[in-house]
Amino acid sequence: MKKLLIVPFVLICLVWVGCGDDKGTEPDPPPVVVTVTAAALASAPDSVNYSGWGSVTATDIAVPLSSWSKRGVTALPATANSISVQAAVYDDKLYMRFRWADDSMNVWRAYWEVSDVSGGDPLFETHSNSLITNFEDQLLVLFSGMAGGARDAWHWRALTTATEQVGTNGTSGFAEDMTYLSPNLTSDAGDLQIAIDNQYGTFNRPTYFHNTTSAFTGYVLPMSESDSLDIVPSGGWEIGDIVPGWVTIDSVGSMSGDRGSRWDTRANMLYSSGEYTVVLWRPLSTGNEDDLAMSSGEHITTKLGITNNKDFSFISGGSFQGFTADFTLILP
Ligand SMILES: [Ca+2]
Ligand SMILES: [Ca+2]
Ligand SMILES: [Ca+2]
Repeated sequence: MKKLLIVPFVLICLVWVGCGDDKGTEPDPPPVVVTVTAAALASAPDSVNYSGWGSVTATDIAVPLSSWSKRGVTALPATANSISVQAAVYDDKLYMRFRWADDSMNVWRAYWEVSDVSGGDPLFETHSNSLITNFEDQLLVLFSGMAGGARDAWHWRALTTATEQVGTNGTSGFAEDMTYLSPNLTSDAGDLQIAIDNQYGTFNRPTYFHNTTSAFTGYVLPMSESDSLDIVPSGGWEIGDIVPGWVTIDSVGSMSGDRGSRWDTRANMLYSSGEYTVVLWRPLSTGNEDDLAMSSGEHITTKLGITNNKDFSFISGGSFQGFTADFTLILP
């Protein structure tokens, strides 16, 4: 029965890799078997520049350009047709470090812009281009081996998960812990979103404003520094001022709800000189039924996806995203 389930899944994977480029210029190279072997480290490699990463083998995994759906644009710079992958285990957690080229740090997803101040109070609108062009960069890690052919999924997003901060050091973010079963990517159990859409009901204005209102220039609002206001705060607004489209919950305890299994995967990131470096980690076994239980010595079939300035429909949408072929992750 398992084989019957695997065959259609493999076919779907081939469609992912093969679709989207109708130019038909060059055939895909034959599949290459790539193995990433996790190292055992003596301390937690949770920082993007932790020195211990220097002793962990880095493997470049190809992202065939033919896996990008072009829609008339260049999805990523040509140098980004591979992802560098490292893996390590420490304290019963799997850490993975990813590096890839991207010439734009896209984090202005659905922001608000002041369009008029002539009436005394500012009028906001979602930037006219925002719904079309302003999304965020993302990374998706898919582990095979879940029941029914599903894949365990770590979904890192440069704005709506990476900026979520918990605790006092303010340096750690998240990747959303999810499950992929074609064609759906769904959040693990837990009813609290990792970031909150900053829209006031169905009205054309933000719900949350930073304590400094018009003076704030960051791309995400930390809720601990923000107020939820029924009336737009007055003072100091000018045409072109911007309010972020997303709010992070950070250390504020006022948000009720079960965080649950979707909050299991932590992240650190750096964007510098046209390159992302992202470290993701999670316990090998969370005990949650929507996560793959990993164990020492195991071989895990793994696949990666990256996006450039993309909305949430990572898999169902075809543009601005690319996938690797499956590779083997070997745990120490
Ligand atoms: Ca980008
Ligand atoms: Ca989970
Ligand atoms: Ca999961």
